[in-house]
Amino acid sequence: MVNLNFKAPDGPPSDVEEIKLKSNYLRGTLKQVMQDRLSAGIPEDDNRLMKHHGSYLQDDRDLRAERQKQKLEPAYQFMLRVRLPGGVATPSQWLVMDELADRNGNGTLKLTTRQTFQMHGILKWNMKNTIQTIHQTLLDTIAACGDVNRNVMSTSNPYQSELHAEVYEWSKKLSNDLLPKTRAYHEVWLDEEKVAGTPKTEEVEPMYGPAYLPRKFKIGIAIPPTNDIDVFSQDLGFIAIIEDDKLVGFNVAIGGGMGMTHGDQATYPQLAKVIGFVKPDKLYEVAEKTITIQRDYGNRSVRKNARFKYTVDRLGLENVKLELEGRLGWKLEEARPFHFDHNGDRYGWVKGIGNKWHYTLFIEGGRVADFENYKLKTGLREIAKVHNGEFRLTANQNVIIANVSAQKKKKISEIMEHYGLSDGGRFSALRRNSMACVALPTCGLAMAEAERYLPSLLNKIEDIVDENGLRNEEITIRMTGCPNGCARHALGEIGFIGKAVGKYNMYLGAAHDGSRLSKMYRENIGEEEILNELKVLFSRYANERNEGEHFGDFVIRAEIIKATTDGTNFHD
Ligand code: SRM
Ligand code: SF4
Repeated sequence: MVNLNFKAPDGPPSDVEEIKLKSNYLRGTLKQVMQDRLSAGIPEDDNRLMKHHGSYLQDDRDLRAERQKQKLEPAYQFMLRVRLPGGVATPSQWLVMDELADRNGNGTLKLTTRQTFQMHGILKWNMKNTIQTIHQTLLDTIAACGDVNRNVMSTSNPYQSELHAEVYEWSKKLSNDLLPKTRAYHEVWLDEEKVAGTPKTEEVEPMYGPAYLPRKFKIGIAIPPTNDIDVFSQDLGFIAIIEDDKLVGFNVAIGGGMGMTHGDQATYPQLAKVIGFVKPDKLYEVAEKTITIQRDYGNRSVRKNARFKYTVDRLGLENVKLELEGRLGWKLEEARPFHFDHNGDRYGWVKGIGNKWHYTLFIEGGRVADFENYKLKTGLREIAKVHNGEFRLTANQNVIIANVSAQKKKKISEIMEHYGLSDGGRFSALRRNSMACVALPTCGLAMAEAERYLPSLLNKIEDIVDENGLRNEEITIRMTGCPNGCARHALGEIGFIGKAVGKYNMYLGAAHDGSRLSKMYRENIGEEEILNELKVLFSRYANERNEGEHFGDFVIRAEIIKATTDGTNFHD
């Protein structure tokens, strides 16, 4: 086996590298600054470290200008993200999150595109209590953000319960075993006493080292034919290979990612590419060694180019595979065949094994709240009170009320009926296949609205959909408030990326199964132009499509969008 001894890019380390190195394994002065009552915020250096503890300092952007005028500090508040491998939470954990959102947050929960809970609007003085309460319910927020391995995703598919359980266990193991080993989190938030002395790096962080990774790292496991987790968007994706209904192993895909910067050609979305197959017992080793390649060769100078996808592109896919095999000391097997149908969720009741039922509930924009005529948060709370199965948060910002016994199904259906939760044909298939990132008012990087705007845009798009008889047509539509791609816009058949308030770049042509990226179709357009474009596109689709042809494929066949020669739209 070879070890190729690549070089990491030259250049001075970015400021974040220095902050991590000097932080004494993610401690910094977090413990002290969180107690300081003079400001509701914390210094930027500590905020960089805070991310590794699952939180960001934000300010309410709706109030920014007014507070500036009044010479007040921004309306500082914290976002907190839970680590929830595979998106699985117990009903009692749901109830705790629900209560915490009211007690310490802004009264809502956000179900994220990586299958977990986010809370917004937590004041500095309530952070410790919030994290401790989460800890008491056997959850944590460690490594939910930051330059480490993030929440590990796995298909939440209710159709294949046994496989789901098996794959879920793998996602949990990866998530737990790849956690940073520092006790910083326990000391800052859980009052654990610091052990005296200065242990060696290899004792504290044997895998990550003192500077952790150059950038965030994401792992997801998909169970074909469902690609709900968008396995090709992951830094490291595993595709479960099922033979005779048994899990025999995983194909390994590396180098995916969605983020880019407007106008910067050196940044781009990229699909992960399959490099081989491994047996289940090798999964952890492959993940660990892949992470160490990124640790050693990722760009620590320019953060915009620091993701693993850029490392893979810079070193070459084959070389990275050789390096991985060198570190493993054995070769990957040849990738096995697989097939994906779609990357969305399938709604309603489904019967699984053991007479257990599963209900996938559409949560628009992943926002669990009580709206004026739709008491979604209360309804889900009432379900959690009687439910004795689990909640599975999906990668499409929805929730599955899973493992419901036949008896409980009646009760839960009644609650859903009472609170008007069941779909009952209310939503078009387009809306059910929609995703929007948080964006304004909490996201500091948002250039335009997403979650708060997409529902009203969809009201207008649905009129066009109805005019063309496309109400039941499964078309994925995704909107983000900036090009970072948190709602994986580049894998939506219709994608919008915010450019400025009310203006979006429009993308078309991604595959319905998440295996092809979209391409830009129109730049910097507002609502009127969006609707005009969609009028033409949907009318053509309704009249010219082939039997069973997905919208993303149609726009390429009809030459509305040109695909790259290999048809995948890998970055070229
Ligand atoms: Fe994200 C940064 C929200 C999934 C790519 N993302 C952010 C921040 C933390 C903004 C910031 O850095 O200040 C956003 C917080 C907004 C808020 O107010 O809550 C944010 N990202 C989200 C969530 C909540 C979107 C959602 O509405 O569900 C998702 C939380 C996932 C989770 O539970 O861990 C979320 N973010 C994603 C995804 C999708 C995925 O991972 O499957 C991506 C694209 C995949 C990828 O990483 O390439 C994504 N987020 C980014 C990026 C671009 C990273 C890049 O290297 O290209 C940023 C910006 C950054 O890291 O500098 C970012
Ligand atoms: Fe914020 Fe941009 Fe991510 Fe949306 S895509 S949550 S605007 S960083």
